[in-house]
Amino acid sequence: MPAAKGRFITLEGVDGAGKSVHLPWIAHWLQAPGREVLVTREPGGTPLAEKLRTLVLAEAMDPLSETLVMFAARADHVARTIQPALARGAWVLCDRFTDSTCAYQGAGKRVPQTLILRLARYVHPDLQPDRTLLFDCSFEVSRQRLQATGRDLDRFERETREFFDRVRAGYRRLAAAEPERIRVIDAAQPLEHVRAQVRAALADLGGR
Ligand code: Z5A
Repeated sequence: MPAAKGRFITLEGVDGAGKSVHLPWIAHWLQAPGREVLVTREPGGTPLAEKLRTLVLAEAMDPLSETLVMFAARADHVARTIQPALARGAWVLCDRFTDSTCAYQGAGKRVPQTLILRLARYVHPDLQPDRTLLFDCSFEVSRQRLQATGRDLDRFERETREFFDRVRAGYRRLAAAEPERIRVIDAAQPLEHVRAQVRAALADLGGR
């Protein structure tokens, strides 16, 4: 019997919106008898891509170099982790994917979207998320949450409010262009309400 079709689900949003806190819960909720749920992240998800992650989160570089590093990490991640998992019928839950590049490097740092889309078509020509959850909240909510964690902020999290607003607006444009794939989650709500929105946004995929 052929393996059941895998699903590719991505989580997106501005830093501090709350993706990471929901990820283990979503993975648990998606579990079903005989189903493998693989949790992964970008940049990262393979030994090489994790090294590139460390580099890109710490080292200042120009926006074009940053874009190319994101896609170098993604190429390895897609080939070694995501595609093999989907091929064996796993559900892949990925913290960030190409929409992050469109929002952060494209809208945020003004790298041409045409270049980003060309790189995406080359790096993952046949791969697009089945569903994307966009965790959306204001700058105030996101900063308050990040500050409350007490951890050191990486160089993306130290960007200006103007940058944050461009990234958020970029994400919202992507969601408006692809409402079937990208579901906007009001991440400013209390955790239980966010979970209810996530459940509703995944229900038709045959999750649970
Ligand atoms: N990046 C890029 O520029 N281009 C690309 O192509 C890719 C990535 C793939 C990755 O960092 C960085 O790389 C990212 C974009 C860039 N930039 N930043 N910043 P990361 O993966 O380490 O960072 P992140 O994705 O932003 O994760 P994060 O900082 O952990 O944020 P989060 O996942 O959205 O938030 P959280 O950790 O789940 O929540 C933050 C706090 O809020 C935490 O204490 C929670 O308990 C709390 N929280 C969350 N939700 C709630 C609710 N609903 N109520 C109350 N409290 C809450």
